[in-house]
Amino acid sequence: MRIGIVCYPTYGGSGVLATELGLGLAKRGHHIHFITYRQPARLTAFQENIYYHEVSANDYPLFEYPPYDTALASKLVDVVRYENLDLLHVHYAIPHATVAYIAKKILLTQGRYLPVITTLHGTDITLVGINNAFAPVVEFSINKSDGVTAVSESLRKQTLEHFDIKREIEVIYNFIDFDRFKWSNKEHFKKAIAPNGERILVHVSNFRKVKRVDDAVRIFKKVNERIPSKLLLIGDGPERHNIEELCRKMCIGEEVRFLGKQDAIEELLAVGDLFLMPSMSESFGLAALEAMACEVPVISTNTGGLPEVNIHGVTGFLSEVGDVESMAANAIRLLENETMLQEFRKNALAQAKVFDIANILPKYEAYYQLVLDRALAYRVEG
Ligand code: GMT
Repeated sequence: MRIGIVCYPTYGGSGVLATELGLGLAKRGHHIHFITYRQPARLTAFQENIYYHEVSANDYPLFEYPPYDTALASKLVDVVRYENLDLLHVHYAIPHATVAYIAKKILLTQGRYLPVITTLHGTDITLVGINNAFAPVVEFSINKSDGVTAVSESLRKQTLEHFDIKREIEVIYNFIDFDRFKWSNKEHFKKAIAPNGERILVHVSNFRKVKRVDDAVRIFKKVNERIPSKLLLIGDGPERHNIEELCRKMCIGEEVRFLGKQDAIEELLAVGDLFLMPSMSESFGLAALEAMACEVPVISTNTGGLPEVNIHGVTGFLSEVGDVESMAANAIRLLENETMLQEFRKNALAQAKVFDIANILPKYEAYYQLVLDRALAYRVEG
């Protein structure tokens, strides 16, 4: 198939997933065209069947805000026509599903029907989407998509609760590539981070408020009072400065390492004993899945899709949002019991295998085919 993928090219989960999906599909012989304003973060090396089309919203002095949506719609029309795309897969409803609808309408005037699939990732529904500033447009654009997928059952339910959705939403989970995310011996890293054999706790996020990184620090503080340990904070974002302040105030600056944005996250996860995800809202929790693939159990909240990924008492523990006491107690319980920790490590890997890219990619392919067949039937019936 010839597929156009529209996504945010940043380090956020939706962009990561969209890029990995495109790379995986290209390996299976599909022609993948990424259409976005910057080269996606994980699209670094040359790969056969991968194409990248940059969208540039011209900086005309009249525009206080560059009209990216208009530029993207024009680019979509251009790429679909000249690259002869079969379908468009847009990730994150805002503004991608809406822009795809505009492109589709333009192409229709040129005698071409372009099937559009929208994948909902989370905050496009749970935080931003339900805001009155966007809600009517989000609802309309979802209903006008030819196919809609959500990355967890929880997100599917929340979408149906918040909006008046007229079409089926297919759940296709986030996935993991085990060629990359797997445990490996990084003893030299471990020695550098924890020279006296301290336990290593890891948190990875984009440091937005929704991630509650301050809770990760508070959990760590309690663990650190009982167990010699270090905390690795990976990623960057708006809360970073506040978190640094908090660590200083709590006098744990020496035990906490801020590593910023890292490309080889799997190498850092490989030295981890526990992964902390105290999020306020999380449609799936791709970062937790990446940790589990590297055999790191997860201490998380029970929000959104997290219970579909992290199994309570098996691959880690789940607590209510904000319940730092409970998350710290669970972390201590695991770290103090080596047999249990080893058991949870094995379980985490086994559960991660459920989301192996090899299992999930065929689901996307089958869904693409279904949508294409439906579009064909629609055209034949007029
Ligand atoms: O979590 C983020 O801040 C990034 C965000 C995004 O939209 O890029 O991630 C969302 O999509 C990921 C991939 O589907 C999910 O694994 C994350 O759980 C989801 N984040 C939230 O729901 C907060």
